[in-house]
Amino acid sequence: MRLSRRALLASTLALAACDRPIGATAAAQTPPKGSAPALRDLAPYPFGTQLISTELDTPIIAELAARHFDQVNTGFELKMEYIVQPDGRLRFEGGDRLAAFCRANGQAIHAHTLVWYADTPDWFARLDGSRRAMEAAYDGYVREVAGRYAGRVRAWDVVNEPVTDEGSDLRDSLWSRNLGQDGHFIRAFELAHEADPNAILFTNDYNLESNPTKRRTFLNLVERMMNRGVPIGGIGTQCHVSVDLPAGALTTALRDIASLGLPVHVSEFDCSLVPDGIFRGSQREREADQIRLYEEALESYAALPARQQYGFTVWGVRDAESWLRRTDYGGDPSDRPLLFDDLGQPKPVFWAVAEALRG
Ligand code: 9MR
Repeated sequence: MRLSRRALLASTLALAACDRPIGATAAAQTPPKGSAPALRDLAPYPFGTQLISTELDTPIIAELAARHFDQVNTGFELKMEYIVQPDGRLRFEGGDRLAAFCRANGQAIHAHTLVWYADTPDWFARLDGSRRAMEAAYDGYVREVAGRYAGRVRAWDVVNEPVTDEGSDLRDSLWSRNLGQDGHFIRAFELAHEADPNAILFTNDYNLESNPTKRRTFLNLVERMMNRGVPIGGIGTQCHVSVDLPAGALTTALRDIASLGLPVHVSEFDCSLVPDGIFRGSQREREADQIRLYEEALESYAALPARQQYGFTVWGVRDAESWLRRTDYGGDPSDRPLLFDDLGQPKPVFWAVAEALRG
């Protein structure tokens, strides 16, 4: 099966195989008059962004994050790759700085992420093959990190991206090899729940709208865990979509994901202007399609039962900081997937989102 561009981007082996540059000039559009409304005041559910604490050094990012979003997803600093030091000590400066920012601005924290197949610091990797040592280290980590932020975060992504890109299987990883495929999952949820009984515990994955096989495998996993009484409290669908995603795919996926009855988080929404496949639209058509996809996501999210609307998160504030710009991810430096341009000005897609949130 051909892997999608998104799957290639996710792979650490991805060679930069991107489409042609898409040009830096925005289509000429006159923004509506008046100042931009605060999106957090318009949304009937928590409306989030992803942040990294160092971004707060840029005043416009801090301002926009505080004004428009009432939930923050910790993009980097609650991952093992940041927290775990080479000698096994844990550092929390970044997470604590974000937590202080959120407290000052009345924002909830969606903590991301305790366990991730792609995040296996050397300090853990050296325990590969020693089950008991791995259990002790893994348990200790989950307890300490979830416990440290107990009472301060609304939720955790406990296991991130459990399903393969092809979609039929769960991933093999350092964690699954040593603690079992279901085993490492159950263990992390149970320990996180003990450490922070009030946090809503999520699993989270991508391409669920473009790969129905992957969606089925993911939902089967969640259902199996629910049936076993594992304290799973919500489902995250990342929604890193590209401009040529067919209309209707997001709606179908959200309905399907919601069918299990758990709260649903649109957890990492962005829409790349670089097509996933061969898409021959003009720049202006791509921007129009991007707006339509943001609108479809928000409309189909609003159609879910209110008690399942955990929140909708966009993956960053300004285009300039987007991971889709980064060439080390196979991204395109001219991509513009978010609501605010490089200078922090609201783009046409911002106004469309404000309208969609007004309902
Ligand atoms: O956007 C995140 C980037 O800043 C980090 O360097 C990177 C590695 O930690 O992770 C990016 O976020 C990913 C998220 O954690 C999981 N889903 C895919 C996101 C984009 O790669």
